[in-house]
Amino acid sequence: MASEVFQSCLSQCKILELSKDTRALKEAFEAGDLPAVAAKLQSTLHSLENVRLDIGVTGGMGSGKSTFVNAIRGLGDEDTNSACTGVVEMTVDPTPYPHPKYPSVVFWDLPGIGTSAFRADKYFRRVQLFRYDFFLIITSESFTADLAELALEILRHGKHFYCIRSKVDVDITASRSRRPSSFSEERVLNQIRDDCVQRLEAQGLRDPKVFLLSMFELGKYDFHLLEESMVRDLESHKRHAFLVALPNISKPTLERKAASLRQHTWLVATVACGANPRPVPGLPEVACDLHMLTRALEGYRHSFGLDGGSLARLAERTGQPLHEILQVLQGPKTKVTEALVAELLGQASGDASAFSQKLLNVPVLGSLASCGLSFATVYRMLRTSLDVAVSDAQSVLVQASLDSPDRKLPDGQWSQPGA
Ligand SMILES: Nc1nc2c(ncn2[C@@H]2O[C@H](COP(=O)(O)OP(=O)(O)O)[C@@H](O)[C@H]2O)c(=O)[nH]1
Ligand SMILES: [Mg+2]
Repeated sequence: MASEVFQSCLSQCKILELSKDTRALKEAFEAGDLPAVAAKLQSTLHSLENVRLDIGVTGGMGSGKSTFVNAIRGLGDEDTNSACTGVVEMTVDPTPYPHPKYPSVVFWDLPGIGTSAFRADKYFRRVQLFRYDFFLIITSESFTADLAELALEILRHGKHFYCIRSKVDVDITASRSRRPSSFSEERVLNQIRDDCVQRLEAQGLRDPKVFLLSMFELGKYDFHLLEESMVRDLESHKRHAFLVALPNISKPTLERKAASLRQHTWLVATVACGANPRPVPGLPEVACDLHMLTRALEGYRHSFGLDGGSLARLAERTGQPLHEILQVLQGPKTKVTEALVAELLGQASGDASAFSQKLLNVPVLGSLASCGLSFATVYRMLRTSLDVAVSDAQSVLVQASLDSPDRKLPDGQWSQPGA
């Protein structure tokens, strides 16, 4: 309990940081004015959910840019709204591909680089460099002088970029079949990585990092390192939007996503109890906004790929019957309803009163005493539901990899993307 209280304080600090109107928010807290706090936090919540993120995907022709744009959005090449992929470079103009569930997160499929008369400044004028939050530079071969120039131009404009060497699955398969007796996957990967780094250094880039990927098995190889770097470099609002939208392809991704959502439990609970509270049917001592909480729980299902659409797609891709995947779920198997939220609140209310007593002893949070029990109940319900969603997402991925054990990878990673 004590650690939960401590956690909520930490989250609160983060939220004070996040809110644009920090001083007014602090004053509202200190005055114990819950409706005022909730109104301010509501706009923070809204901007968190709608923050715009534009990611430019550039690099060599045929390197896998479009395949990446699909895989990172949890889509296959033939799904609706997927980018065109193929042996011939398809992209002539920058093409935006919004995430199907989080449309304010947009991946831009940019034209490939491969002509002899390449000029990075011209290229960026054409694709409008300022539009993007950061860039991914993908190549399936060596990093050429043109790609290095592209990276240097991005640096000159003070933006981040990440170098990706794609199709490492091809290198590994070739090496395994050509040199079976001395084959070592790690050695092949290190050789590719070292070669890429050296070439970029030779072109004037300092301390370059290169991430090795297969777009066909996105969660494998260096994806978690790439994700870690991108997340670290983003400012807090955009970081949350990015994490929530990531496909559930590995345990580290699930954990990072859960941590970001956990930080906002406190924010959601405050708004739900303060902005539009109504007594909960069957639980009159608790007043909150059931509609908002229903949306929050649906949000968890969507972000962790537990909604009907995502599970049906996963079943189709893995050849697993949907009912077998559904069987492993502890949380809701269908759309969340207000009746379900009321039931979950009832379950959470059991030990919430002890928790609300603890809250009273925490400076600042104690000022929310007016809604102590409601807040504690809603907070507990959200935390429990989030934990269940994370554990369900892990079970689903394990289940999805059961039929073909070779798809299960070490370190808790899975090769099959879950939207
Ligand atoms: N083996 C393998 N093939 C890939 C990978 N990424 C893309 N491809 C294939 O490479 C071809 C070109 O991919 P595409 O995404 O259209 O490249 P783009 O021109 O950079 O957009 C397609 O046939 C893809 O299926 C990968 O990581 N591994
Ligand atoms: Mg393309």
